[in-house]
Amino acid sequence: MAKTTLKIKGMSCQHCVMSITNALKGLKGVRDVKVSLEKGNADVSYDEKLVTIPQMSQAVTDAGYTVE
Ligand SMILES: [Cu+2]
Repeated sequence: MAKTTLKIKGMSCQHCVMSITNALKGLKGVRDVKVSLEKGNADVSYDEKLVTIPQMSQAVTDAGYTVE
């Protein structure tokens, strides 16, 4: 199990938080996601054998947000 924090730009409300949470949780290998609107980031616990940080960044980008 690995952990990372993604810096995310473009979140403005709880709907954004839910969209990003669902996008990340939809990836195989992502175990836990905690998105903070205040901090503008997402703490992700994941299995590094199943999913990579670039894949997570892509999922966030596909949901309409920017990963720094
Ligand atoms: Cu929003």
